[in-house]
Amino acid sequence: MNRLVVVANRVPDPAARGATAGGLAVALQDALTRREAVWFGWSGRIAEATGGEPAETRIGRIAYTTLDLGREDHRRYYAGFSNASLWPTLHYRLGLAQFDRQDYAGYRAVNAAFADALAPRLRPDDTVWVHDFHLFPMAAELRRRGCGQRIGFFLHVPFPPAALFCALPRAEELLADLAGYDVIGLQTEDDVTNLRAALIGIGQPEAAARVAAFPIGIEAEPFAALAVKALEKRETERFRLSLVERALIIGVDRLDYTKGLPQRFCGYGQLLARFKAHRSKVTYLQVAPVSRGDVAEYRTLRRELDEWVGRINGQHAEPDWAPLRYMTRAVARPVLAGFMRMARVGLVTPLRDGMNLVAKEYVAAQDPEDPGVLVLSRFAGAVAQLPGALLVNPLDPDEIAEALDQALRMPREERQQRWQDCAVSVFRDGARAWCRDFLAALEGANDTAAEEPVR
Ligand code: ADQ
Repeated sequence: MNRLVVVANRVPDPAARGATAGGLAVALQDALTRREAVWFGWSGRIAEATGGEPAETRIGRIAYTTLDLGREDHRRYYAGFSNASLWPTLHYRLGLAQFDRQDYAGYRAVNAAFADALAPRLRPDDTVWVHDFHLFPMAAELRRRGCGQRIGFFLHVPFPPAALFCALPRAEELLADLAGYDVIGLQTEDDVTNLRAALIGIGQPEAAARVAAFPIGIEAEPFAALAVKALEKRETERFRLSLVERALIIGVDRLDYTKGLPQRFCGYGQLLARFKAHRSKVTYLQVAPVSRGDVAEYRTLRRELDEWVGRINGQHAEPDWAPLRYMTRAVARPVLAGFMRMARVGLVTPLRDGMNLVAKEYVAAQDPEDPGVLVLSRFAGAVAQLPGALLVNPLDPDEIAEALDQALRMPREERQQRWQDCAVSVFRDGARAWCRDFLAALEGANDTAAEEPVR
């Protein structure tokens, strides 16, 4: 079998296994172990200058090949254009997007440096799979260096309507670069519609025909097993005792403005204010590890959330009850899975989300006999696979409060039915299937791809 080359901003630390492994590493695990593979990208280290000889660590059949980034390049490419321009734009938040020509130049320079290092290492029959918005221009850069391999792209985040995306300076250049890919994968049909329209708008109907939806999933069975096993852990037992039989609501997100956390906290405050029966009967745990502390918006959000927590606990707490427990550090997956299983409600209310794997993990973690209820934003890509969730508009705190009330009072039979409706896709359409479907489309892609949509 030919080699698979995965290109992503971050290459997982080959030493980090299980608990600390990131989402993409878990999703690709299967594909990466079944054939010879290269994982190529940034090392996570900052050097004087970008480039130099890439470092290579081999584990089994996987070669982890990484490049250091210069301080200035990193700042402009990562904190700058990727996180302060593209991230807000792709999440429909044009008002938060900043544009700086030098950031954009840094973004292109890092993509070019990646291509310089990768092109000479590619074999003619390699399959190359590029991930996410940090690397839109990657295929175009590789093509400029004479690479004729099959190159696919998967965007993990949403793609907004064309008019919105095209308001970002240089958007058309980025779109034109997408034409270098053989397959362009997105999370939802809405994303596909949007990107196709944008590509047609710049006169690239052939590229538009190569866009298709590949909704990402999780490996649900191992996660469910983790959740059951977690109940034996001392950490989980201590947490359960600390709840003194109060119903648990759980939220798990990176601390990011797309996740709708202030609105969610406000909605929980409304629950306590409007539906008094739940007072002192419910505890909400929000786990939100800090991310991207080098972007100003994230620091502002953190302060805002600190205020919300103080306000809600100050207003509603009793000497023996803190309604909201909030932590800004990560919790190890095996423990988190147990917390999810214990929770009567999974509260997932992003303002926009490509997919949202936490929603799927919450479903996987439930006890089918006595499952909890998923309260889910209608703007998460995962909505399409989770018909049993209680849907909310995450911008409406009253709607969040009403859904929480409904979830907390829901009879067991209805909870079972709703869980069943969600579990079908969560257990069937896993990460492996996602990976297999994408690679099948990419490796089956041929010259007729221009005439026919991939699937
Ligand atoms: P993220 O924005 O990071 O991912 P999400 O899909 O919800 O969002 O989470 C990714 C993983 O991180 C999940 O496995 C989750 O359990 C873990 N995680 C999140 N918060 C955690 C915490 N507090 N402690 C421990 N683990 C935590 C991007 C896109 C999403 C898309 C994914 C995958 O923004 O829309 O679903 O990529 O394509």
